[in-house]
Amino acid sequence: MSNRTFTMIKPDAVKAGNIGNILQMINEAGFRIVAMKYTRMNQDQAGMFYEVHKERPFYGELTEFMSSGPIVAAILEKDNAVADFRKLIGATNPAEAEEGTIRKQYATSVGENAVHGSDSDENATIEGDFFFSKLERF
Ligand code: FUP
Repeated sequence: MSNRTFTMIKPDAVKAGNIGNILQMINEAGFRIVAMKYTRMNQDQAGMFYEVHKERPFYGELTEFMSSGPIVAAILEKDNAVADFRKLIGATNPAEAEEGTIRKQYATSVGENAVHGSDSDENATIEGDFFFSKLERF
């Protein structure tokens, strides 16, 4: 069972003024913040982050969107973090996201879906290491 996951509050949710609301949902769901920063990726960096999707038809659109404005990146801690956080964010497509999930409330489309959540322990580690050094974790 994992106890850490990685998240980003994506540019759409930042622009819409939903950083505070989303952090509140994350806190209320019992996640502890291990690391956090407000930053912006350029398109090359977004390309590296989403390297696994390189061959997918939406890769260009995805990296353009993810570099279109600032994001909040964070490492979160809780028992069963990866699975529980995926449950909290809801389905990739907000039209399919369950009531009470972050994407149901704040996502507008499959592409602009408000938040990222790691899909495995292995990716949680890779993604957290992409943004944070050891000195930035508490
Ligand atoms: P998720 O793990 O729920 O974020 O979803 P995926 O790993 O399947 O997709 C990663 C990101 O690619 C999504 F957040 C949004 C984007 N995406 C699209 O833009 N179009 C698609 O058809 C599927 C995903």
